[in-house]
Amino acid sequence: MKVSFFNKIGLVLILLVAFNSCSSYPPTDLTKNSIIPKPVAVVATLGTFELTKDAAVYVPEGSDELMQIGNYLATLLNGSTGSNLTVQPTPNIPLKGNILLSLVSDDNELGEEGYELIIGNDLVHISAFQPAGLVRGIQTLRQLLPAGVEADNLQESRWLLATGAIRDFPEYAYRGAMLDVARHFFGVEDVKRYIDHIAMYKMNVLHLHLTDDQGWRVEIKSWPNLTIHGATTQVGGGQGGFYTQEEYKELVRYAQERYITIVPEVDMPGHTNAALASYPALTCDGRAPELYTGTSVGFSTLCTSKEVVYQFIDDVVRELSEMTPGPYFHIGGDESHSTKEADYIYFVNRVQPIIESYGKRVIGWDEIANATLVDNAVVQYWAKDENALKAVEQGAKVIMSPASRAYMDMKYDSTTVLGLSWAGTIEVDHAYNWDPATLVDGIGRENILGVEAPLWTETVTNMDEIEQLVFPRIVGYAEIGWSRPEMRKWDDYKVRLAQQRERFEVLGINYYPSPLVPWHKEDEKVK
Ligand code: NGO
Repeated sequence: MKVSFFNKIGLVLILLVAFNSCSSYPPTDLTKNSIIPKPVAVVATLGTFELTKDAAVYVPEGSDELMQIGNYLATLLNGSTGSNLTVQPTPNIPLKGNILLSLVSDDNELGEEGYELIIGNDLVHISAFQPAGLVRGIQTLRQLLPAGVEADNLQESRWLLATGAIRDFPEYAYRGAMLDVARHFFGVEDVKRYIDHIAMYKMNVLHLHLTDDQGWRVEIKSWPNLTIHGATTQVGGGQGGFYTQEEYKELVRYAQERYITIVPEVDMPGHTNAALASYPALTCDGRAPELYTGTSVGFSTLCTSKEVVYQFIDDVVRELSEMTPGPYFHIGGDESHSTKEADYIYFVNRVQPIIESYGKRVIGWDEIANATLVDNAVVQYWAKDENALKAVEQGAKVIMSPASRAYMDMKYDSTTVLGLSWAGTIEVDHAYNWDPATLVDGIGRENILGVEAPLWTETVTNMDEIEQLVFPRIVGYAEIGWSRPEMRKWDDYKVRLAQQRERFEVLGINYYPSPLVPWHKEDEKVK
């Protein structure tokens, strides 16, 4: 497959040695670009393509889905480039200066999300086996253009690309980020911005931690008090908030447009104080606790012996599943310290079939592996090797979110103001330098569905604070999920990461300027 790829673009590798400058103008060496995640293969053909104002995006006739992807690309480019890119359905290869998006029917290696990006002197062509691959390829194209492309107003620039070809597909099928909207609530616009951030680095899952002791954040029509009462506060006593069902559907739609799956989490049987405060019938003594605005864990539990609890769960899972096209439903299951072990196991064993009855695949934090997992269950490793190993013994797949590496709420170092440190501090190199497939003895590549980086928000109150903890670590998690381990080296990555700085700045991302990354800000100012 690779041979044909190289042949196709007729590369002249020897010339690469001669043309070895990354800051040359116009750009001619595609291999000198700092793409994150690092692609599988890049070859240069040493020419230059120019995207002009007259360009258009072409897609094959007859596909609404490809038209929509074309529009996504046009919207990304139009504001900053001053182009008025329109999307044209066509049966023919378009003329000079344009972008073509198309599907290929005979390249299974590209899978769900792989793509080929061929930049010729006359045409930029992204092809993929499935539509999601085109959207991933568009992210690469974005990164090849000057950082100003990220602006939403007109930039004075020529939009030049080095010619060549990129062939690329991911290492793991599941590459996610989690956002805890329960400890502090974040509205629709914040979540959309978060979705755009993860889309840019080819992540494909947004896990929303929708419920916890401090708040219930999504409208459930059959149990209205969950939000009427249970959403009215948050950590520190702020006013909280929740998504109406219309708003939740809007988030799903926005994510879908970027080929990102929303995974809803309803944490149970612990982490349920907001639900218990809203419906005393869910507690064993029938008394409603007060709403909770602190940050302790492990004190609440649904009453696992009451039938009404399972009716409640059935209703919640039904309403949420109806609004969630993705295949997963996350049942939490972590830190149920006030549920007796036998009750916990009984509970998890009863809840899993409810999830399945609504056509969803169960995900739970690693503790659920102590119960009998249903076929196809997925266990999210965060704390205990022994739990993850029990999951694998039962044939379950694992999502790797080791707290000491992948928790974006951990401080970078002891001077970081935001965040927690119970799992240690996580500098940008520590966040990057690990391999999901070798982290836990007995859990290999074949057991792993993918990687997810959670952001818990006990200490985080607004988007700026989210970004301070998330950037730049999330960029590294995206690469861990996408790029092969043998292609990932910190010394190479840190240089590519530094090149993202301008993009962060154009996008107004409040990133943490880690001293370990050669951002070269001062040098540039001198120039
Ligand atoms: C734990 C806990 C969460 C906390 C988080 C803080 C899991 C799975 N349960 O992770 O409730 O918010 O740590 O880092």
